[in-house]
Amino acid sequence: MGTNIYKINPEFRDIMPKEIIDLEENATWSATTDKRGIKELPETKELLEEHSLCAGCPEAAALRYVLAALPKPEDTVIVNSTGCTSLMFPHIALHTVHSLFGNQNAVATGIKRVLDWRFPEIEKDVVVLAGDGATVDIGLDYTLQSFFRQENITTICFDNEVYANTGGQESGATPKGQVFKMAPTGKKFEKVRMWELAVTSGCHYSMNMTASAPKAVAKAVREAIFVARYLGPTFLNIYTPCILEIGLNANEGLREMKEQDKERFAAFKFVSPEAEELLAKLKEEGRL
Ligand SMILES: Cc1ncc(C[n+]2csc(CCOP(=O)(O)OP(=O)(O)O)c2C)c(N)n1
Ligand code: SF4
Ligand SMILES: [Mg+2]
Repeated sequence: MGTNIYKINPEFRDIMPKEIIDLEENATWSATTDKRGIKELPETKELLEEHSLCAGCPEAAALRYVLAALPKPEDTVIVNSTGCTSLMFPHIALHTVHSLFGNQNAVATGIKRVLDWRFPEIEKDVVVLAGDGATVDIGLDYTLQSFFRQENITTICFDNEVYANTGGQESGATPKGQVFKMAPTGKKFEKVRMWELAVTSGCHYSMNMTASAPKAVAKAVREAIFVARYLGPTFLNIYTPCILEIGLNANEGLREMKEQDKERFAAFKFVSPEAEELLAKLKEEGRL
């Protein structure tokens, strides 16, 4: 069960909020290995039952899809960075590490290498999950260097095209012309096409998509993690609009993502020939 993944240190138990104790006591995600997936979302506590993001924030829904898709949640470490994404991690019962803003791919590299050295007999997955400010802007060097070094990690960027958590500054992922509260003159150059940069920088698998379709996100996450585990770096850019900064209501995030499926976030998918071969083999073995 979930306590194997998530166990509260007895010394701190008396000061833990009741939600955290509840998460440990009633977690069900790892109780079984055959009942895992998107379908279990409504009844699995570890998959973000509650969160402190804005109501209707697509980042929260997207994180649920990512978590539900992990092939081995009990052997996965998620490395996060500061931003709205980081507000969700205290609410999930899986191994997560909060790294200094922008450093996430360097931190993930260290964790992955040490895990492989310490547990050579166990397959451990390391997944970076951070915003566009952390991934494509302040942390861009660290992101790319981990691709260049061919680290066995998956990088997932929750691209809301803005530094949301600090009130609306532009990032490299902001589209040209976009005005935000703290970027009043408008972005002067085009959005960095990170999913293409990932390919030229050595990723074996790279996708650009929105979080409008849970099954599509889950499929991409599983494939990317398997490719990272056996071949090398993989990248997913997932559009999760900041409804607050673009002036949408809580119930309008899904519509925005569906519209963008046909426009700026029309799907892009790159799979290297080695990765194609690997995925075909995993499919044949029933692991995908
Ligand atoms: C080293 C460091 N630099 C800057 C910050 C300030 N900071 C906190 S959150 C944030 C913006 C995060 O933007 P993004 O990565 O796009 O995530 P989002 O909030 O949009 O999900 C920044 C700049 C920080 N916490 N630490
Ligand atoms: S500010 Fe934007 S990204 Fe952050 S929680 Fe609110 S809607 Fe989501
Ligand atoms: Mg952002």
